[in-house]
Amino acid sequence: MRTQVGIIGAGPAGLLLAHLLHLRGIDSVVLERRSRDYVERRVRAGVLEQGTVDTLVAAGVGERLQREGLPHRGIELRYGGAGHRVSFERLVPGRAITVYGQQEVVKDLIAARLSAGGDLRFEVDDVAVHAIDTARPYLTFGGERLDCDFIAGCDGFHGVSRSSIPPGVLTEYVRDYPFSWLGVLARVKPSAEELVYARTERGFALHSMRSAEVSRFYLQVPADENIAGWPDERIWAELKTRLETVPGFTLATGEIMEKSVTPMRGFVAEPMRYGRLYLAGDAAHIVPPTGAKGLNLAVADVRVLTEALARFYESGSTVLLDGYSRTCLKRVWRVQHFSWWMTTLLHTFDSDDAYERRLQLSHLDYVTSSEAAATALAENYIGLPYEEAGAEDEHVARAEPREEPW
Ligand code: RFL
Ligand code: PHB
Repeated sequence: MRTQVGIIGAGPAGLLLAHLLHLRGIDSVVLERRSRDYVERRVRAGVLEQGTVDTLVAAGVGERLQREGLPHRGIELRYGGAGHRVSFERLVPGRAITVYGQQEVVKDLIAARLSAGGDLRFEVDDVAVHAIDTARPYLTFGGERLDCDFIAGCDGFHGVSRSSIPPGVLTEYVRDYPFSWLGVLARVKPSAEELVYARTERGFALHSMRSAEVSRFYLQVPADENIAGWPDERIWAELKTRLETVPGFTLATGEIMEKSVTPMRGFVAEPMRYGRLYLAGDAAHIVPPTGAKGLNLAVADVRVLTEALARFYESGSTVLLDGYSRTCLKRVWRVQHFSWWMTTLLHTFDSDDAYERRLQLSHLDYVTSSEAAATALAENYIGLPYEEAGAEDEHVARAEPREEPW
């Protein structure tokens, strides 16, 4: 078998890449380890940046998102017995976030690929990557061979792509946090209209939502926490303790449909390319979810990769492909910093002494009282604008090589 781009992984990155390439007349095959049902049910992110929404709408996969997604024009930071609204409409006018489950994005993309006759294969659990340092890379799986011009590693943090790159090529940057998030999906009407990020002495809590009937919550828990120690009653009691801290706020409770524990980690692999293998999304980098950025960053990578591949097929030029890693990593590091910053602002660190706790509260007071500080939060949370496709790469290609390793 042969295709132009072999894509490993049918998460948001792999599916969107396949769809955007199709719109540019480029063929791909997507190979996914899990079943369709599994990927369509996997509960994860919920906050889409304005740019992510615009990308999905422009690609023709935003119809249900526009109908069912919940536009939000602010978030609340809750601490010290009071709630403080960060108003996007005032600080970054005309831009909003949209609350829409990642698995809904995945369902919409799968439906679009299948209705366009796309080649999407599920339950392929033995993908191997070959000859990526040649012009004829290929993938093998289930006794078959798929010859490709390029391979896109969109297989998430634990995928096979990144680990197929020879040792010594990548530099990996890691920040492990000493806590995890216990995530809960519950059949209950949200108790707040906007997301509530709560900092308490007992740890962080987040109230998010999916619809008028379904709410999403997260609790900071110890890093190696066993979910078995969290029966539903304990989860509700802890959420109430951490969220019912302002006058008049009562948390409604309901049936818990799903719960899981996710470690908190920042990670970047550089460069995001080796030969003809290009890494995109969580395969190349992850962020702690406090800034709601992982899915949005995957979309940003895929936009850059699509432009680069389209340029190659239109003109034979590799200038955008050569700049792929550098272009993506600029945004990746901005988002790493923002996610680290939000995490540090809102979580309780056991290692913090009384001095550091005072600093954290002062930092929160500053963010909620200074227009400049609140704007910095708002513009990062809503999502910074995309770089114009390749503008800088063409400039750099003509100029002297720069200092950065990528
Ligand atoms: P994914 O979604 O992990 O998809 C990778 C796909 O590759 C498959 N795969 C393989 N397929 C074939 N062969 C192999 N060897 C394979 N190995 C793996 C996997 O089965 C999977 O289908 O990566 P992608 O596409 O890069 O997308 C990234 C996002 O999923 C991730 O960044 C976000 O979910 C992160 N995230 C959030 N991001 C946001 O933008 N906003 C949020 O509000 C937000 N909240 C979150 C989050 C992630 C969370 N968890 C559980 C990690 C909240 C949580 C709790
Ligand atoms: C979610 O709704 O899943 C969500 C919202 C905001 C975050 C992380 C996750 O920062």
